[in-house]
Amino acid sequence: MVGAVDYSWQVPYTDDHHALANQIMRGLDGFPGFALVSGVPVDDLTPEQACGFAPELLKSVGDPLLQGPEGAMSLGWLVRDEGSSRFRSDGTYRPGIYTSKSADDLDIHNDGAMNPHGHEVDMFGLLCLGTASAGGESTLIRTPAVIEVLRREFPREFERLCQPYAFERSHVAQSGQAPVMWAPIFDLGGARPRVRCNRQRVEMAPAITGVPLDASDLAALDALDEVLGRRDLQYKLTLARGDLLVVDDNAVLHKRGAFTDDPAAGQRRCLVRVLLARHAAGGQA
Ligand SMILES: O=C(O)CCC(=O)C(=O)O
Ligand SMILES: [Fe+2]
Repeated sequence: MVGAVDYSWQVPYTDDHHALANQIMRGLDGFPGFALVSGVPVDDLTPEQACGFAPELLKSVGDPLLQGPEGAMSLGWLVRDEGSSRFRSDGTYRPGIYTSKSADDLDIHNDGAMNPHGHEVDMFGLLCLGTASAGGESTLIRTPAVIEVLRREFPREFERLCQPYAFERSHVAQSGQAPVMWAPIFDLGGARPRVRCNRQRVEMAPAITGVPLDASDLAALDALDEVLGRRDLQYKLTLARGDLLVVDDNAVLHKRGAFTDDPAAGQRRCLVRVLLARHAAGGQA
């Protein structure tokens, strides 16, 4: 891992999930905004059982939120290659695709960017049940560091990023919810900063809104990408079986490299994703 000076984010598993949650929150609320639990007992669990176990384990950290298609929603969501691809053959984006069900690169984003299923997401967990035969590396980038660089080097672009953009969200909209939402990428006005990072969804929105991205909208997105591409801001890790990565979704952005499975050799990358809302004050489970 690059750039880490403090190891408070490394947490050994204990079956005292309340104590574990306290340890996790030290990493999330302090530096660096994430925690990596190792040694979670996953050997006896099928993926479906792990989808029940992971939210149960994390409910002391936050309130697990429902995810998935309407009518089949669950608190644990399997992130694995199920043959989806977000690209059409001409390279444009296909709407309605869960990128989490592909083996593609996932661009830098945060999970709460488009208020999935109407939720404000504060944190998420990824429990690793299986690894790929190659690839699948995770990159984490702290948003306070990104904001600091943008303010210093790209003040005009940063100001634009603090104004609303449209985000396409049809794959995470329940019936009755809008397929597009307008919000700033950096909303620093509330008690806690809200960050919404997903360039693909910003680029898909004009097809719905009819409002094209103009030169200053694009220049601000390019400045953000340039800063997010800086290696000195990136933490890299590859999740191993039994690892549980827990991330403050507004304090840390993430991406994942493309991967290849080898099912014949028993190597299939498989994670359980749990989205979490912070407990209401005084209401920890
Ligand atoms: O596969 C991963 O490591 C991350 C997946 C992810 O970011 C997501 O499903 O939102
Ligand atoms: Fe994600």
